[in-house]
Amino acid sequence: MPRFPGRGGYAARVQLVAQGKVREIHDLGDDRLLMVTSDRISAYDVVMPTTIPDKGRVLTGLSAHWFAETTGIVPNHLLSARLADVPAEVRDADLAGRTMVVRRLEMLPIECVVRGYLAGSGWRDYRDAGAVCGHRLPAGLRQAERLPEPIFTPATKAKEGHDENITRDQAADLVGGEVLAQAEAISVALYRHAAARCAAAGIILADTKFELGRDAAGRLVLGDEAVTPDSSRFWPADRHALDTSPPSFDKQYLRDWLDGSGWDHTPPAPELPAEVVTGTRNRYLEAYRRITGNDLDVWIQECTT
Ligand code: Q0Z
Repeated sequence: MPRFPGRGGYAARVQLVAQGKVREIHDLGDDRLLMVTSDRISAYDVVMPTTIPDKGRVLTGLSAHWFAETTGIVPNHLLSARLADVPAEVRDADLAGRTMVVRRLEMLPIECVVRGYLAGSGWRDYRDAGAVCGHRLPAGLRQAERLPEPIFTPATKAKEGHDENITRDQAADLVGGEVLAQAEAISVALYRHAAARCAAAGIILADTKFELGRDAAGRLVLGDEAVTPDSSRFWPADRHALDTSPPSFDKQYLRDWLDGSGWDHTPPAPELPAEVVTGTRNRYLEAYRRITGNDLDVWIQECTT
């Protein structure tokens, strides 16, 4: 079985720069990269053998939406998401809406995480130490509770396994104090913007991760993906509850099915039945529509005309 179901034939014609569970980056030369987002989905850190049609387009369209809305906060790496701007030797109708031509940046060696709610490692660090990445928080906060103010909690970039939260001093050692302060201000401003938009759409943006880099002139630029369900926790606002890990807007339906399937989270994961694929796909399409106000077709049209 191929490790990456759903990968097209383009891959052999461009140099692979980086590969994740779901996305790939290729070198186009000329300081431009091609970011390709697949329809692969992971759960419990394992890539499913079944893809979710249009998931890559939803994630790419969401990133493009946030990039367009936040140029006043920070410039970003997106040059074009139009299929016509993908070099001809790689262009393929199947890539429409799920590829971006981006500027190559010198990426900072930290993940810029912002948390507005206590979840995941933020909740665990708070529960064990009363603080997250050096932010002392009020006593008595509960799991999934909203924080008084969003906090910047940088993490290392792990090649394998999970990113690890680091202290401000460790982050400053990696990027310098000046750059760290800029990265924090940019990341928190981006989170505040996106969280307010999501709230108006009935979605809680519990936390999110940005990747910043520097352009040739040394300016900080937003790279990678932005505020997608793969880089963030999206919670349906009407299901929010304290003292639990709230359901994920996009993946809970899949996790619930996996939980009932008896799968023990060791690879390989089971093939997903058609109704789980459809149900999951509908949740991605719904998140896209709620956040952008458009159907996904509008995005695909924009990329192909
Ligand atoms: C982002 C990553 C992905 C695997 C490299 N504009 C940029 N310039 C330089 N480097 C990057 C970018 Cl976006 C870059 N990553 C993270 C993305 C697959 C890893 F799609 N790695």
